[in-house]
Amino acid sequence: MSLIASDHFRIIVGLGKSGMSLVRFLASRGVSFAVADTRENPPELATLRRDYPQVDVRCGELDVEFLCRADELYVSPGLALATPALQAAAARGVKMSGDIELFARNAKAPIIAITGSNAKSTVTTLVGEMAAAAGKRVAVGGNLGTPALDLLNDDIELYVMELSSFQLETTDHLGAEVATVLNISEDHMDRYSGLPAYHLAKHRIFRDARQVVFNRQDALTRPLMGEGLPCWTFGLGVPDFKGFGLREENGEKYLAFEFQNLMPVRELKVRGAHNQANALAALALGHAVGLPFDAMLSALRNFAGLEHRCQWVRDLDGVAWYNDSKATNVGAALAAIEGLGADIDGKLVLIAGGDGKGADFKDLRDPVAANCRAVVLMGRDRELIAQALGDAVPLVRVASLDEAVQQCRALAQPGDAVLLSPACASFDMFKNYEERGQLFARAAEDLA
Ligand code: UMA
Ligand code: ADP
Repeated sequence: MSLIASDHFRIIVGLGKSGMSLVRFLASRGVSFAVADTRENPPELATLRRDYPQVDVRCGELDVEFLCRADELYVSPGLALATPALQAAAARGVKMSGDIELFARNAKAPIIAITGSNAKSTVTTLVGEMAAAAGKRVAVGGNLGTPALDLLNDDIELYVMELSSFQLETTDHLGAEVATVLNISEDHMDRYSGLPAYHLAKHRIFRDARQVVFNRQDALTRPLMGEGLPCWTFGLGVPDFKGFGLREENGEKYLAFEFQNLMPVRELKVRGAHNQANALAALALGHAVGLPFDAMLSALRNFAGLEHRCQWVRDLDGVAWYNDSKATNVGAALAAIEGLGADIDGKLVLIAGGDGKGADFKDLRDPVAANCRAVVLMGRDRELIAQALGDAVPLVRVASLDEAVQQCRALAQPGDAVLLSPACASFDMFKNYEERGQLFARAAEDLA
């Protein structure tokens, strides 16, 4: 039986992937609903018209009177709750909710809930692979790919969910078995009034959680509530009680839990200190739900990293080329610049720029000065980055990604690495970060 009142009328606002999962969910439970989207031609419109021709769908500017016919709106994470029509409906007593709230109310297996400014997809995927290695029937998704409601299945033993701050804004009662905020740095400043508002949204992940995991090296990840809950930590320092960390013994660095060494760091396929932190976070989450260490460590040994995250593309004339197109904010780009910068003999030639989402780029200046030979700038906000970098290193402005690749080829010297890590979203020049990464990799592979 579904935990959803059937006498209420709902409107799904936003007809993308999550909106369409809501359509399927509500329709399968005989709940009455309509759909609205501010776009004239939302991505799932044809599918809706084909599969659910009876559903009332309104495209274009949101109509407050129409929205107020609903008891509850399920709002897409892509739409700010501050949108005036949504605010007007809320002021008239219409409840705002979202797909994750509905998912949490209907999931019968424990949920591992993962958020953070960076590393969500990597850690979510890793925990999913650890659970699968332990023989669990596991479902993995949320902000990462498959919408949450499409994962619901009574056979599932464990849900591993990547949740964005946007999804958490419409989630009141998550009730995760274990929840974590992996790290917090500025992102989506075009949607939030500042870091405190963004932080508050992220911390909704801890609501009704039974256990928590936080990052010892990032005070902003520490839960503000839930005093007395079982609490596990991770960080790159030496671990203490209930902690995961790194310990060095006889010249060998280990992933460690409390006083026990688990596995030499060199057995990880993924590179950089940030990926060691990610491995430790995944171990902490898996341990909290009782996954055995042998299965978790075997998943870690096999994990080669995700596409577009500091992914090696090729070597050419002593220069290594890396695609980190998923670095859509400053924190992610810093992790790549510092992580990869420390790993190579030479310097980095960095490609950065795009849609900065209102970010402040000043934190890039010192790491760029320390690690980069030059920076090639492209995209809408390239001048903002140029201003922040000042005269730290030579800057080259380009109009296209192909031109950026050509410039990097000319600038890089043997021992160097070329790194696409834009610190920006891609939407000003590309369909998404995947397209940006693919075009970069293709252009790099085509170099002779
Ligand atoms: N939009 C409108 N009008 C609307 C609804 C949406 O203009 O009425 C626009 C907005 O610009 C919005 C975009 O369309 O940003 C996408 O909205 P959507 O409703 O079509 O999105 P979905 O396809 O349902 O995708 C959403 C998540 N998208 C966002 O949060 C922006 C996907 O995360 C997620 O995978 C999917 O649900 C399934 O859960 C993507 C994402 O970019 C990968 N997430 C952000 C991030 O990772 O940084 C948070
Ligand atoms: P998210 O789903 O949060 O965007 P991803 O795993 O897709 O996270 O990684 C996004 C970007 O963040 C990539 O550029 C990746 O190299 C970088 N990254 C990965 N782990 C970390 C970390 N622990 N701290 C900062 N950046 C990271």
